[in-house]
Amino acid sequence: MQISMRYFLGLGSNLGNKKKNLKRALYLLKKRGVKILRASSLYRTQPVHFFDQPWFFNQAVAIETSCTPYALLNLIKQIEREMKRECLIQNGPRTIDIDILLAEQTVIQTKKLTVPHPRMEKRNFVLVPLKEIAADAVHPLLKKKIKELWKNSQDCSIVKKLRKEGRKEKK
Ligand code: PH2
Ligand code: MG
Ligand code: MG
Repeated sequence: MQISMRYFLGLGSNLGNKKKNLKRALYLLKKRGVKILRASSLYRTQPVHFFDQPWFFNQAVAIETSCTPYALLNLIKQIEREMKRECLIQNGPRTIDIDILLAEQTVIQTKKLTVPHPRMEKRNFVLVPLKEIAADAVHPLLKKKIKELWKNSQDCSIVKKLRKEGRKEKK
C-alpha cells in the first residue's frame, strides 16, 4: 500500500497569460500523478514585497500525492522549469510560482525547504484563496486556523476574487 499525503499549494503568476499559466500548472501536476482535491477561485492580487510589477493571479489548491515534501518540491521545480519560469529579481515577476504552503501537520525547516511556508500568515494573497478551500486547516506552528490567521492579518494589500467567465455582473 502506498501512503499518500495531503498538501496545500499556493500558485501565482504575473507574466504572460496568467489564467492559462495557472491552468497549465495544475494540468502538469495532474500529469505527474498528483491528485487535485480542491481548487480555489482565482484572485487578482496587488504585488507585495516588490511593488513595481504587474498584479498577480493567485490560487490555492489542496492536493494528494505519494510524494514526500522533498519529492514534491523537486516535481514543482521541474514544472516551473518546464513552464520556462524566469525570475530575475527576488519576489519579482514570474510566469509561474508554486509554493508548498502546508503539508498536513509536518514542520520542515531546512536550507532547501521550509514548511509551513514562511510568512504565509502575513500575505493576503495566500490567506484569502486558502481560506476559501481550507478555512479550518490548522497551521502547525502558530496553532491557528487559516480563518483566524486571515482575521489577524495586518496585510493591507488588495485581493479580489476574479469574476467567473460568462456570468453577468449584477447592476
Ligand atoms: N509572490 C511573490 C512576491 N509578491 N505578490 C502577490 N500579490 N502574489 C504573489 O504570488 C507574490 C507576490 C514571491 O513569490
Ligand atoms: Mg516559490
Ligand atoms: Mg512565492
